[in-house]
Order: sequence, then C-alpha cells, then structure tokens
Amino acid sequence: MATDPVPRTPRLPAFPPGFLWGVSTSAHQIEGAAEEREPSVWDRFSAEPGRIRDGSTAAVACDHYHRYREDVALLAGLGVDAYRFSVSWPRVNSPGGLDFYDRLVDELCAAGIRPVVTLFHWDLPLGLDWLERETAERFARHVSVVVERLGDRVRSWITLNEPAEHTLLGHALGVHAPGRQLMFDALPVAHHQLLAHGLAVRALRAAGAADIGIANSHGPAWPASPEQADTEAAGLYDLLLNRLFADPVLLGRYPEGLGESMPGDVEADLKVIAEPVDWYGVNYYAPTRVGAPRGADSEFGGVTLPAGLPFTVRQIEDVPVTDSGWPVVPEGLTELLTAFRDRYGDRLPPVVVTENGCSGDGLDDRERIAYLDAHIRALHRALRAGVDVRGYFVWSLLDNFEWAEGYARRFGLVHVDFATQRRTPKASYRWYRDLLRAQRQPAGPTG
Ligand code: IFM
Repeated sequence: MATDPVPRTPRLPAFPPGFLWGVSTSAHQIEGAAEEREPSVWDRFSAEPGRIRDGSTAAVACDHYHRYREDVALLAGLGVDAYRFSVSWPRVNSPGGLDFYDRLVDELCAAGIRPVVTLFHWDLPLGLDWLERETAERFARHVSVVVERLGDRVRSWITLNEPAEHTLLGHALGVHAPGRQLMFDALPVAHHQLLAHGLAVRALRAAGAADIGIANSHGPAWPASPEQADTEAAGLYDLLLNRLFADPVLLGRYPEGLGESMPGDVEADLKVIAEPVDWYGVNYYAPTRVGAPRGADSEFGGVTLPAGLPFTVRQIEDVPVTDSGWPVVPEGLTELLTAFRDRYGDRLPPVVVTENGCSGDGLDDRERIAYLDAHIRALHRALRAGVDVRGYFVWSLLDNFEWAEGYARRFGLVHVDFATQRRTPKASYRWYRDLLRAQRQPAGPTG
C-alpha cells in the first residue's frame, strides 16, 4: 500500500453542519456467541473444509455480544454521531436475542450515539434460501418484529447490505455462503432480495419509520481499452454491479434484458421494490477495470472469476493496492457519486456512504489514514459538484471476521487480539477522532 506522507492533523475541508459521521460493523463479523443463537448459512459454510482461508469461524469473533459495553465506550471515545450495526436474523429468532439488541441500543442512546440498524447483512437463518420467494416475505415479518421492539429508540434503518455481493459471491461464484455456483442462474436471488427490500420498507413505514435506506455496493467499471469488446464488457459489469441493484430501487425497472430473467410477476414486484427510500447508501471500496473475456480465469481481490464469464477483471496499474489486493482509487468515489447523480437525477435521494475503508496490518496504520483522508476529500469533491451527501461511515470499528478471508484481513480502526480479545485503538482511530473534533469546531477546519 501507499507510503505517501501521512496527514497527521486532519486538515480536511468542512462538511455541512449535521453531516453524519460514523463507523460500521455487522453482526456475524463481530458478535460471536454463536451457541446462543440459531445457526446461519455462514456457520454451516465456515464449517466446511477449505471454505475459509485460515480455517476459522465466527463462533467467537470479537465476542462483541459479551463486550458490547466496552465497544460502545470505544465509539464514544471516537466521538462518532452514529453507529451502523446489523441485527442477526438467527439471533432475533432465538430466546433472548432481541434482548441483546435492546441493551445495545440503550447503551448507544445513553452515549448519545445514533443507532443505524441494518436488517440483513448476509447471515441468513439456516434453512432459508433466497432462491425462494417466500424468504422475502419471511424477511418482512422479521423486520416487523425488530422494529416493534427497537423502533421507539432506533430512527435509522438499512434494509439490506450489499445484495450484489451476496448474490455474486454467495450464489453465483460460491466463494461465500451458501456456496452455490449458479452463475447467471443466481439472478432470482437478486430479485428476491430486492423484493425483500421493498417489503421491508413497507413494514418499516407501517411501524412509523421515516429514515430508511439500503446499503448497496457500487464502483465505476472502467473499460480496459476503448475497443468495443472491452467497453461492452465494462458495460455489462456496470449493469450487474451497479444498475441491477440501483435501477429497480430508484427507477422501478430492471436494466435492459434483465427483467426477463427474474421469477414471478416482475412488474408487480417492481412496484414494491421501488417503494421510496429516504436516502441511498453506497458502500465504496474501488473501481474495477473490466475487459472482454480471454478464455481464462481472472482474479479480483483474491476471488477467481471463471473463464466462462462474459468479462474479465484487469489490474488497475500505477495505483497502490491494499493488502486485500484492492486498488486504492479515491477519485473513483467522486466519479461514482457524480455519475449516479447524472444517471438518476431527482430520483436519487440524499446519499450516505455507508461503508468505506481498507484492510492492513499494524497499530501505526498510516496506509489506512492515507486511504481515509483521500476518500473523505474525494467525497467532499462530490459534495462540491452538487451531490447531496449526508453522511460517511468507516468500515470498520473493529478488526473482525472478514468472511472467506477469516481473520487474515484487518479492517478495524481498533486492533483486536483474537486470543485475548484485547482492543487497542490504532493510529487511524485517533486520526478519525481528531477529524471529527475538527469538523465540529465552529469555524470548521481548513486545509
Ligand atoms: O467486511 C465487508 C462487509 O461485510 C461488507 N462490505 C465489504 C467489507 C469489506 O470486505
């Protein structure tokens, strides 16, 4: 990764008053206490030999279930306005599960931190299946149970996290749970998650919620060359990563050709999927350089893309890469957000960056500081270009269970020693804390 000079003092441009600064986590990645809840598809997947790079599971993870008070104290020390976490559907199904979220929300409110609750972040209860339409309906009932219990204190809700990755990695390529390799036959999984999103918006509205979004992962798709074969391949990639998940939510239609691959009464479902949201969450990590198929596998950030796909992923040259192998391209965030504003116009509600961050080792994590600094500046450029951006969340508060990468990739502002569960704030924690303090000074920071 980059070893450019590290900005020690966060002399960043001022964001508007009321801009929401936060950090994000997800239940399966930090909670542990797996024996105190029903199993999820991720428990079964992780138990299969060879699925997780270091052979680990999330059975204990950061033991956040038992240490949430310490973690809320870390959030308070950081000075964030908001904390994005997910509720585990299997835990909510288990005795005492909702009591845990009740305690967590109380602790956050007592610390003056706004809870932002994600209702699905990949840990589907074992036995449910996104290939089945019924899962969307069951999700809506689950959402009603959660909002009934927490809705008196939780104002901000996120229906789903990254349905694109859950479809692609979990159901098309099989490198995430539930481990299916359906390739394009995985498209119904996308449709049922989108339907679940729309039904969840309705369930939340019925309970009086008024601050609802979705967290979709997006990034620019850059053609490998101006050749037609490469621009077409990049267009297809853009369709699958960006438009497949944004068009139905924001425009109430599927991009060309995709509606026919979806199950059920698609037109009727699209009316549900397009229930208006109050804001649109974007998880941004990197752009992707995409070229025409070359008859061979390609690789992206440790994931092998089979030769049969109608595109290949190429390396973005001359930029630093994180230890996950992801290119560091902050200007991709400005490009993405301005392109979204141009593409969706007044159908795009205010945007919140619901995840952004990088993996990397060490307590003196200068690379992470450089990454966050550059991306926050890029976000400010989008704001100056007229994109209505309302918030920014760092992924992640704690080092955690990074899915198929196990504990080999550390994304936290806080280091976790998984043998002792000792938490140690990294340099980036202090940097982000100082940035938030500077943003709150009456005259605003300069730089
Ligand atoms: O850890 C994940 C998170 O669960 C979803 N978005 C990307 C992060 C980093 O890979």
